[in-house]
Amino acid sequence: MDYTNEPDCKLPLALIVDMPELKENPFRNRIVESFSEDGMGNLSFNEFVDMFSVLSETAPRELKAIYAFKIYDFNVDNYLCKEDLEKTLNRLTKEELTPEEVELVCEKTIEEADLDGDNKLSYSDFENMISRAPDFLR
Ligand SMILES: [Ca+2]
Ligand SMILES: [Ca+2]
Repeated sequence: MDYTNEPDCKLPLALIVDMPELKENPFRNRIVESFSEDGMGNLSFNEFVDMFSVLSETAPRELKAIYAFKIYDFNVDNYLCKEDLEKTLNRLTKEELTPEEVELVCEKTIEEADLDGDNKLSYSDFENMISRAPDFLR
């Protein structure tokens, strides 16, 4: 693509989620959206590069955690509530669990990770949760 005449040219969401690196990822739309400044999922070249550096295996764990939190926060209120976790789990398990099982797992997760007792996970609750799960985000 020639960017010289159109420096603001954006890569469209539909094209990005169809790439082999993302195609099989159940969070592909969320991933792309969380790197997109226009909120539509279209990425500038810089955003595109940022996204792949976070997705790469060598990215620092903390950076991956920040973006995982953003990706799981479906309603973008900076907390992971039960509904966010349910959506996350449904995608991770490809909807193999019954709604009751999903609800139970999410309730348990919040119960164990919610340190300040507001019934939702802030980023620091989330950080604490994944620090106890060393295999997470590998
Ligand atoms: Ca949320
Ligand atoms: Ca909390």
